[in-house]
Amino acid sequence: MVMKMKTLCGIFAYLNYLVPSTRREILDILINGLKRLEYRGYDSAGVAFEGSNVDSKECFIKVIRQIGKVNMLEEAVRTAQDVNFEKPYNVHVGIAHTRWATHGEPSTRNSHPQRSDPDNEFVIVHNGIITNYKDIKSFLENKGMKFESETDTEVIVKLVKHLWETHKTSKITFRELVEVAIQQLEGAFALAMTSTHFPGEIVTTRRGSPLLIGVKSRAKLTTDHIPILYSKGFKDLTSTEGGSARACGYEDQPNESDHRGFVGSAHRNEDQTEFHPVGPNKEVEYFFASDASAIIEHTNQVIFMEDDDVAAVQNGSLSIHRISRSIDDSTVREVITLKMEIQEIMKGSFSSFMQKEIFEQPESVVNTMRGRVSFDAEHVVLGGIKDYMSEIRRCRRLLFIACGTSFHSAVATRQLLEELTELPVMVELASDFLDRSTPVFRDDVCFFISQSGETADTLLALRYCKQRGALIVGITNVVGSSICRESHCGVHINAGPEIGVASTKAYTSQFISLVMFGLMMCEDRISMQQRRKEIIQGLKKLPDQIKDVLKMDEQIHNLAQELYQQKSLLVMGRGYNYATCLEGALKIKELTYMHSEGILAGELKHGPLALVDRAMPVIMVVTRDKVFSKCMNALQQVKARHGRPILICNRTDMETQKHAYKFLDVPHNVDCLQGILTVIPMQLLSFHIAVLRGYDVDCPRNLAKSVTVE
Ligand code: G6Q
Ligand code: GLU
Repeated sequence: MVMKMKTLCGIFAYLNYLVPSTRREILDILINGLKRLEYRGYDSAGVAFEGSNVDSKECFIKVIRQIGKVNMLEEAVRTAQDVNFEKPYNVHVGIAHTRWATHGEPSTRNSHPQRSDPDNEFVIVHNGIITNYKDIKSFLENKGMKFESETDTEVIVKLVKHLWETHKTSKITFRELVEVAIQQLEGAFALAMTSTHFPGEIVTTRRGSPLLIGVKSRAKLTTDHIPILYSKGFKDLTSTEGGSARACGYEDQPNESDHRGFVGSAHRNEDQTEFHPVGPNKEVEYFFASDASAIIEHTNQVIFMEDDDVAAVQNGSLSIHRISRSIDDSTVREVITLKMEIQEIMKGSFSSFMQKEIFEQPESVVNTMRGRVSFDAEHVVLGGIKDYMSEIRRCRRLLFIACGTSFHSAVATRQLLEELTELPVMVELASDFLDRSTPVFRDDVCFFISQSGETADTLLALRYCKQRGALIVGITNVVGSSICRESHCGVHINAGPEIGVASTKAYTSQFISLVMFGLMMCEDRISMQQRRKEIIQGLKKLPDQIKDVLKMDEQIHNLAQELYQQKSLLVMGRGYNYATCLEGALKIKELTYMHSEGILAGELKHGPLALVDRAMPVIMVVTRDKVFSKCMNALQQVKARHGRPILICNRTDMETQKHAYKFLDVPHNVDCLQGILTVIPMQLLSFHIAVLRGYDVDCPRNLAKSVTVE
């Protein structure tokens, strides 16, 4: 299965060359492109398009942005003043964006396109997260630049403007400007840029977020591949004598008059071979998009850009560049004929968003840790709470308050947080916490975990605690959500939009976010360094191990065929795997409408054992950790009542597997992270049972993605 991984939201751009199009037609293409990306979830949208003043012939770029749905942007465009919709353009470029906020709450000023200055000299749309944006921002502010937004994206377009100002006399090209700029960036991006200095041109590039190019022309493509152009003699931007040069030299940046900071030319002496895929001076249209769903209705001729490719269109010619070349690099980019239909593309090769989100977890956990965990330095920093850490360390107790799956992520990490913080840790269901009017004090720290950030019970509990003077920490997946805004500080789990009602990737990202918090809390505890080390190394292994577990999909589908007609399913475990039982049972309930119960294995003999007989399906989570032997006792109790336990156990644990009726074996990881791996078979099992029962996986009956009523 080719797993198309979804990133944060969507970008779309359209360039017509010698294809006369009115502004209305161009805007319709841009807006429709965004509509094709809508399914990915977003909170705001925007477009930028070119124009030229009738008298001065001077090129300008107009930007229209709107919080909310694409149809609200469409209305804003339709009612925009001083826009001549009938004007035809033989050559024109426009860019568009649906945003899933990661830095700066959803608002017009934080929406994309972002711009370099009030004259829109450079304009950008970006998908991804720039993890070193603060360094770049302070560097540019020291150069006198004034930022308008809270986004990380804005630093890119202002950096390009800064490079233009310092290089414009040397006839640097638009593509070279962008190449220089992206070498300063850390994190993930897919971006498209236009500029009033380079009318009719576009530059796009990607690193860690997907971007593809569609080519359309009545003329036949004269090539089925685009060769990569490599820069030759490209100098490092900053080579200060003696010092270790860091491009742009933010630390020891020389002052304006001293150009040491940018010695060497950003020019490259490479053959400027340009590729007009349909032959020179022939009409051609290019479409740039985060995924093929926005391109397929225009053309099935696409080029998938690779990380660090820089694509540029100048005078209708498309060229693809790379700054450096590694041995196994391909030297061309194939023009591929897409076979997929739109509907299929929107969910990739998946049948539902939930299935896609389950399979996205190798990527979403990377996004959650991106820029926060340094595996080499074994350092963890959560930017959104680091200024509050001394207050949190002095607190009397930690409370974690949530609902449903989000509550389970707190249960999953409670034991580890008690260990690493050596503080009392309470985990509470928000509704019950409020029913009890639980005492809360000023020296409490209350964490509110919520994927949507809008769950009424959780929000009410937040306000209850805030009124009592506690420190409020939000753990959300939606920037700008109510819980995010009403918290004193917080962590964005960066799982990307979660469309399926049943939470999957948000759970594992919440889980990891709480683990990262725990690691921050004991950063300077000598006695915990070994434990921190093993956990951080465990986090590093997770993405590949999750991929490994996902390969069991067929085996789990077979198990689902045996279980889907059952009336009930018990899921048992304890210790670090107790949360997996609760979460697994919840997935079964909400997706298959089958009764299911998560049972603490230690409680078995206090009642639930009466449910066990040969007919009752029982899943037991048994991994090699401190409670392994107690779990084996529970296993024996189940078998003594003729139960036929299905085990979720460790891959190498043949001894345990011998006792199983059937087993699903997952890779071994450090005990406190094992729950990330043991929950995935439960996600897949609930998905397959629901499909076998013929239910709507993405929209289970009676449920909503965000429960905004009490
Ligand atoms: C689980 C459901 C549901 C959800 C809660 C809390 O699959 O999605 O249990 O976890 O309703 O929602 P929030 O995390 O958005 O607060
Ligand atoms: N990090 C950027 C922002 O917050 C882009 C987010 C996205 O990919 O939509 O604006």
